[in-house]
Amino acid sequence: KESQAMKFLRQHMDSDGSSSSPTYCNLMMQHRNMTQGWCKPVNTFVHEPVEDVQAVCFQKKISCKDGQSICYQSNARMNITDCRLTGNSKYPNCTYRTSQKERHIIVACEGNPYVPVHFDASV
Ligand code: PAP
Repeated sequence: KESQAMKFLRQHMDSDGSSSSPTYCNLMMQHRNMTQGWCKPVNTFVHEPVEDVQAVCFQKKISCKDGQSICYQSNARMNITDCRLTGNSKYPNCTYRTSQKERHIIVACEGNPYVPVHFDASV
């Protein structure tokens, strides 16, 4: 079974990639199985080494969007790609807008080892 940590890697890590193409999200959302059963509406990929993203669990503590749980914001800006489902896209044809950004990422972490399990936002 896929652990929460593995799910985070599948949904959010693309260390060696970059969104040079406008079709990046259409391809990646499909390749990473986020368009099976439904179109996941928003998702971010991070183009940085896994160790650098895991290290965020020990960086700046802040509250998550839910206002309840603890999240962590990266000290450094990171190279990311935001994928957002277009308004007229209809399952099973999931069509995304691809936007490349340099931002601080915000994640929630769990477990032992304490690793990212949820991508909360970027700022
Ligand atoms: P995403 O939030 O990273 O985009 P999602 O598929 O929603 O992906 O999974 C997030 C996981 O982090 C959820 O666990 P699950 O995979 O076992 O369903 C969710 O429960 C967990 N999680 C931990 N902390 C939070 C948080 N503060 N906000 C939202 N989800 C969190």
